[in-house]
Amino acid sequence: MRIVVLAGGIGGARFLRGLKQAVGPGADITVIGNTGDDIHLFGLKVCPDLDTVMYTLGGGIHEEQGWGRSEETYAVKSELKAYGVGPEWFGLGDKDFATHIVRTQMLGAGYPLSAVTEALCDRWQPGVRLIPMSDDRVETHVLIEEPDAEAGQGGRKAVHFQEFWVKLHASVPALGIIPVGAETAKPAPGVLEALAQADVIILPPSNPVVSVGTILAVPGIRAAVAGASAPVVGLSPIIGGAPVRGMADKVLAAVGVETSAAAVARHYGGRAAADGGRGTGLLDGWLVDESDAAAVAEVEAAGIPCRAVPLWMTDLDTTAAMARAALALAEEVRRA
Ligand code: FO1
Repeated sequence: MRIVVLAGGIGGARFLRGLKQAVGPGADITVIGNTGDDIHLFGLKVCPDLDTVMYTLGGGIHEEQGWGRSEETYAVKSELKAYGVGPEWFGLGDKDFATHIVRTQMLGAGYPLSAVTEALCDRWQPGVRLIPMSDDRVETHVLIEEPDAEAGQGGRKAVHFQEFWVKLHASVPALGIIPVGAETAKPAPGVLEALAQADVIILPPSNPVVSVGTILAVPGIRAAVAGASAPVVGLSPIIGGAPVRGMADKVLAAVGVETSAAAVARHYGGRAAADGGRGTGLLDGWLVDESDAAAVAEVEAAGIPCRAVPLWMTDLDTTAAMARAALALAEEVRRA
């Protein structure tokens, strides 16, 4: 069975670990990874979401953080600080630096990001095919109020997503999300083919705006999902009106989406309209947590078959069970 997953960072990577267990070693899983979180620091290209998938599935992840390497040290970071070279707010560890050095060296030699990612995964053996959404540079920026604008000026400025997320801890309202470069980016080699040949397409519990949304912003990818012959099933990243992790509510507000399991389903939209005709959305099925069972009727009223199952990824078996629930729903809704 060919499964394609559009994944962001921590939530997507954790889900993938369960999916791998659910489908077993013979699985054919392609992950289309978000690169909008990428940041250039110290002359290096850092790809947080690609690395989180690679490290999590390859066994190198710092488990509690969900990003960066386990047993990490920060000698280089403290030396950079000694030179007064910033930024200090983004925690790059010594082992992690090696990944960014190899990536930047290969990019400098002319290899596209997709080839670089394949080479890095050759070491980590994640057990999935990890393709960046695009080989072209796309960087998500967040529009915020200019903090030091004189009263009344209401100035605004765009900051890099990582500055909003890590330096500012998403503590200021996000007024807009701008995937810079998305409009001229092309899907990386293999992305559209994987979607066209998929037996199942999954939208995992990643951030629907800055992770899945950014992938869908690359011209051609949204249409490839909407037009795929495979059933498309999503899992809510919102449980009980709050994001499971991270600060998805901050960016959902920026795009006018209420922080609820049903609202995110409506945001993605149904592929079949409520009247059974053709919808304008992406979903054939949606999973909400048992605590949001009341939302099932609302989601189904939007024309999206919906099931309430445990969605807390507390451990591998729970995550594998929710992956199986997603695959079961995909079979249920597979259009004749
Ligand atoms: N997140 C933080 O909250 N603080 C950090 O210092 C930090 C450093 C970091 C370094 C490498 C990397 O790949 C990810 C890192 N992240 C950090 C996480 C990152 O902001 C998020 O993983 C994604 O961008 C959101 O999915």
